[in-house]
Amino acid sequence: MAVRYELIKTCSQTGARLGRLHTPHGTIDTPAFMPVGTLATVKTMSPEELKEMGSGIILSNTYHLFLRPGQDVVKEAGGLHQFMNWDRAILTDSGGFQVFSLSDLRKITEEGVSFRSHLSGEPLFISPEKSIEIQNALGADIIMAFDECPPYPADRDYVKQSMERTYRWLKRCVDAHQRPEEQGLFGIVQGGMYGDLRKESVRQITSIDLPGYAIGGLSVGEPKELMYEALEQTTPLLPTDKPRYLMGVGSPDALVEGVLRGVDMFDCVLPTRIARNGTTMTSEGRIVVRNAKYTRDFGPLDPECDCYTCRNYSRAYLRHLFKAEETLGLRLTTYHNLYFLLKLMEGVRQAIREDQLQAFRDQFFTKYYGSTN
Ligand code: PRF
Ligand code: ZN
Repeated sequence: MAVRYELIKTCSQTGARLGRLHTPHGTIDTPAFMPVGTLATVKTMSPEELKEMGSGIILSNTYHLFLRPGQDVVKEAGGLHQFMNWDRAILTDSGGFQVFSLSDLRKITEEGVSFRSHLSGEPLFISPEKSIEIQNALGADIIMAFDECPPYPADRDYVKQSMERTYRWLKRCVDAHQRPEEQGLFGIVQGGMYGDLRKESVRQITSIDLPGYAIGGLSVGEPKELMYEALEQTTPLLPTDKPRYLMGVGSPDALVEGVLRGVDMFDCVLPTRIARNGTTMTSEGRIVVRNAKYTRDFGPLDPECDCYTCRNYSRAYLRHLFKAEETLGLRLTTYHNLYFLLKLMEGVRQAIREDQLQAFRDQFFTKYYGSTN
């Protein structure tokens, strides 16, 4: 088996789980956060830096690599790991979600999705079979089923049709998968914010034995409370011996709340994206380093952080780099933000180990958001 989840402990008070995810490129302690490397690079970070900060797995995207440089180039390079010089684990998303958020003139049919490239305008087509073919060529340790993520809000009838289609597409993905011994295929639960549809989707998707299951269709613009409610309707129905991956979620509060509800894996562009416009996550909440109030602030970004950036540079210097549009600024804030979330997850795992997750949550929220909710 390419990917195997080992459940170590379940929290006695909450749904939180401590585990290990074994892959052909190493073992990842869960709950885990996965930095996003859309174009076979986590923007501004070298693989050495990602390893130094403790990242065991990163995510990349089928849609983007299909458009540029093309899966044939990556395969010829020896696969994605070799192409980007990353020898730890990689997960690739299947492309469906990115087609919907980025491309023009897309049209969805039972066969697949037709769209125009957001780069060249060229007409293209991705089906479940094509997505798996591309992901088999890229060679990530974990690959994702080709699904449809309905927008929010969407009417019940549409969400139901799309959820049924996601199941039919999963069966086609399983049949198309050529490398199950090297790459673990995860199914994706959909169903929008409709409790009964979520439940039916879990039943359908988990009727196929897969090495992991993802929860899709959340964090698409709905209020956070609705996302937590949907999670509560979903995770208790998922098999306990497989990892659960909440797709596209990475704000500090949602990570902790997700873990409390039984999620094991997360990914999000948030830490890297906000870092590049000068916004950082610190133990006392967000800090925008561009702000004039940091002009003469010679203390570290986060006094509680021991990352490379916080050990060596001041807020005043970071502000200067951003004002002067020096690229080192982007690198230093990106390093810190990723380190911050990886450290947060380390704290979460330690708290589960000690049966202290609820207290950890309240303490963290009080400092980060100024309240416990
Ligand atoms: N499906 C896929 N990728 C995703 C999502 C989804 O529903 C989301 C939703 N938050 C993010 N990325 N395949
Ligand atoms: Zn730091």
